[in-house]
Amino acid sequence: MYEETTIAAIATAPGEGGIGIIRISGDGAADVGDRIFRMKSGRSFRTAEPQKLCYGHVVRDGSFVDEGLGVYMKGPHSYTGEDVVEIQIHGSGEALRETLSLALSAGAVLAERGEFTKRAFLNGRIDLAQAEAVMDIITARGSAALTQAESHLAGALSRYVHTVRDSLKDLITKLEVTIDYPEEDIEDLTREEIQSGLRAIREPMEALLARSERGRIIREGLRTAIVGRPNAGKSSLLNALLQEDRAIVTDIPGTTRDTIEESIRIGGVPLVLMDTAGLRHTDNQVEKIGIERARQSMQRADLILAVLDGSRPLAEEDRQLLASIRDRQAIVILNKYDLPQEITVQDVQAIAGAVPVISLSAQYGSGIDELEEALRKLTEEQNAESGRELFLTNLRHVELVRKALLAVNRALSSCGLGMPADCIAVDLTESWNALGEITGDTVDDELIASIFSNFCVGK
Ligand SMILES: Nc1nc2c(ncn2[C@@H]2O[C@H](COP(=O)(O)OP(=O)(O)OP(=O)(O)O)[C@@H](O)[C@H]2O)c(=O)[nH]1
Ligand SMILES: [Mg+2]
Repeated sequence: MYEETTIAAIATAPGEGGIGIIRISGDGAADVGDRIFRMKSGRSFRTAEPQKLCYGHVVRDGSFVDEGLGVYMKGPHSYTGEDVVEIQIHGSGEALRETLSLALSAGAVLAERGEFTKRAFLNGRIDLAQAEAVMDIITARGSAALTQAESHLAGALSRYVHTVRDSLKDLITKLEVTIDYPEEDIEDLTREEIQSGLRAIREPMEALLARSERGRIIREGLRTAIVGRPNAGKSSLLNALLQEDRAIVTDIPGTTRDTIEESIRIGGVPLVLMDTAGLRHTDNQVEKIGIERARQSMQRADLILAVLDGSRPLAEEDRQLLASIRDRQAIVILNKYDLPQEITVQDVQAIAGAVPVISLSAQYGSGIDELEEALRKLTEEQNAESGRELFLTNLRHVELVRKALLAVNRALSSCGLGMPADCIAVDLTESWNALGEITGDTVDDELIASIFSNFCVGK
């Protein structure tokens, strides 16, 4: 077992709620539980049937604190793999703090951030990638992120890593036979076998990395920049999508100066909407900075909503904007559809190519449904894929797979150049180690501590 101590923490979120849970884990969990919780049945956690909820009272020196349910989970059949007691009481901050302080007086120590999950990892219940998935489930924004995190927790990423590491190990073993007889060159057959083995590893690894950008979108949301000339109605559109008066709207061109960022949920992936300063030439220092930020937002965006005032003929800035979105994922909005229109879909597509064009009135709300539908389709595509394929949603994992791939590529070229076996084996071992860091098979204590310190208390 990992530690001698018994830890305790409030496992539910701060604030008022229907139910709040105190979690206790370690060899002394049942004893600590018995000191603070009296079961109506008169039994104790030690003798109670495991995994069964028992009604009772939290008590301080024999007097009543709150009523609730307690459950005992005997290790290794628990989240941490240790003996665990969980006590559910009312979700009152006061009652929960009181119960936690009782548990601490009864011999438990306060759990560090992520310590329950860290114990689950150190006790071999889950690997590091799965432990990280637990946190990803808790922080998931959108169903696509949740789907991926759940599949990582179920071991999808770990299985991939194990398969590749097993193949690498086989190849290393083959090379080692040659290393033991250094006077002999690697046989042609072995060399070919190693090359084809490495190619078989490389392709799916490259595909996985190529999808990592999508993984970021699943995790963080689709960065969506609302751009266009001053007064086109960008802030009005943001407000219409958010259904609140978030951004200032006036008829003075150049109202929005700083970029405003807000998230909305449409479909499976959140949209991070960025309302930006209107694009035009200006000598105003503040507005200039705002426009520079607008350009940066546009560059970083996954999706561009290019807003045009449909009631006015295309201006030079509109043309420039439309030309700049040719190779980007974009939707063009012809706003102010409630007024007579001066711009047609053909005008837009002649410059921007086959981009979707939606006419709407941000001020009066007509056509917003159609835009929402288009956005939902876009995010649902991400969502559907997230259920079918493995994505790397964690930057740490992306870096490690990248490192592993580089080493595989080095090994492949060494093979081609007829380098000695030990040279190739060094690269394969590096790749094997890098992948092992994902699952925590090869990882140092410091890294483990830093990963779990990002967890929430009580998990
Ligand atoms: N008739 C009509 N007016 C609109 C519509 N949408 C916005 N407006 C008006 O257009 C003006 C500018 O709207 P904003 O939303 O502030 O435009 P913006 O693109 O954010 O402008 P800047 O922040 O200056 O770049 C305001 O007077 C709005 O009321 C619309 O659909 N129809
Ligand atoms: Mg604005």
